[in-house]
Amino acid sequence: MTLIRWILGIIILSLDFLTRPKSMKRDPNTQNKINEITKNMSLYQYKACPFCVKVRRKLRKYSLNIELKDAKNNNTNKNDLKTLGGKLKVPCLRIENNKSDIQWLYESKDIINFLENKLQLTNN
Ligand SMILES: N[C@@H](CCC(=O)N[C@@H](CS)C(=O)NCC(=O)O)C(=O)O
Repeated sequence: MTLIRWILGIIILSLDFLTRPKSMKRDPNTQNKINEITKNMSLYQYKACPFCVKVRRKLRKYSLNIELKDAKNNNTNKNDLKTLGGKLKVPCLRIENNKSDIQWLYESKDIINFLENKLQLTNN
């Protein structure tokens, strides 16, 4: 089972690498504004999880600088996701609106929709 999972992981990562989208280019001003918004976000994820790959491809496509947190091998990240986020499931986007308002957004589709709406990405 572990071997099959490992092989699937390699296939997913290879396909992702071979077909990854180009990063969009923005004028520096607009990119800085977007960076300012995304600096308070981080993505809890596993390297070879297909749902995480789907979200990471969007981050690349839209040139979003969002910190990636490995929730598989890093125990602090894993515990944070489980205890603060509510469940050990990836991908999960942590959005820190302010110190006392932190949102943990699960589901790849919801994460992508949130980013596209928040950053008006489809219009850029
Ligand atoms: N519908 C979810 C599926 C996410 C999912 O199944 N993630 C797996 C890793 S590939 C996971 O976190 N499994 C752990 C668990 O469900 O406890 C999405 O699109 O984000």
